[in-house]
Amino acid sequence: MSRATARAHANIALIKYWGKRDTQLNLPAVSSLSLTLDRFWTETTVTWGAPADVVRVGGEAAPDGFATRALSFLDRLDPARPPVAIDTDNSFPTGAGLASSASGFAALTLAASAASGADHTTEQLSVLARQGSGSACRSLWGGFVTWRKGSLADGTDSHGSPLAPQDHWDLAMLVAVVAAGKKPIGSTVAMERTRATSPYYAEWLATSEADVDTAERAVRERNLTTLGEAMESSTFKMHATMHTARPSVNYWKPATMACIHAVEQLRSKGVEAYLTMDAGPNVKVLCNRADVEAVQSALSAHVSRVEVLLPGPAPQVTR
Ligand code: 2P0
Repeated sequence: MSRATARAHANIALIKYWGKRDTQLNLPAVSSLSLTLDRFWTETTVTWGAPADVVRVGGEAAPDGFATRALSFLDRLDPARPPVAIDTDNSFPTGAGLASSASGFAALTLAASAASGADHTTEQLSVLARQGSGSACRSLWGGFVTWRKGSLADGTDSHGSPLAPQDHWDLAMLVAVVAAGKKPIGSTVAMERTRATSPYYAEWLATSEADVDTAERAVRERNLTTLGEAMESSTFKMHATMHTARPSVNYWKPATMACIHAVEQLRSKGVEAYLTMDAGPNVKVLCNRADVEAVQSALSAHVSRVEVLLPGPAPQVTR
């Protein structure tokens, strides 16, 4: 029996992953670019060689769907694996568009790899984590990360790559928590419906790579205006493809729209703030660290909870 614990941080895509070219391997139809966050993380302990398979979340038996997904992921990592115990916990709410599957599968991959004694490179870990949840492949690094979609059928060239480290740029990301409950439709299903039915999906594919190129340059040059404009364009295009799917997928609530308008108003007053949204109603706002108070106060008029996050570190095996 051997045991390892890993902590991995959530990431939020500034340029979005939405749509797959292979649903088995989670191979994306587009490249994406993310920021890893400091206070949102998952910590997971894997015991390799337990009496029987068991999965616990926060010390309680995990829901069936959650346990099956985690265990079948480990079957894929090692088809000859022994029984395992997985103990996992999040520092933030799950299933609400706050990227819990990203930190979750990154932590599980790292802990399982260490517990099993495998000797994976970070790139290999990213390829593995991607197969658990696409966005997890970006949580293998801190700071800014690019995930190039790759072209190989086996997905070995579809993984994250570090773009700029945690301390590269004094930015903050604020999360206006519009709702923290489970979302009505999961992103895997929503993404696939969008690909299959939205008439705007082809345009989404046609313009996404240029957004990643622009954002990469903007991060390197620390140009918030250019990054923010590319970021908002990416999120509104992604949501437009969802809204035009059949049946339509719409995660927005009235407070989502209020926060969107609040960000526009901040900009009209000269505060450089830009928003992004994921498969959920929450609004995430990127700004200079010096503007955190102004942004927090504007968002607090519309939601009862605003989380302030900073660029986060790479995952680690902690024990
Ligand atoms: C992203 N999202 O780039 C995009 C933007 C949500 C909106 O990746 O099916 O849990 O496991 O690969 O990674 C959320 O989807 O989906 C996501 P799967 P995942 O962060």
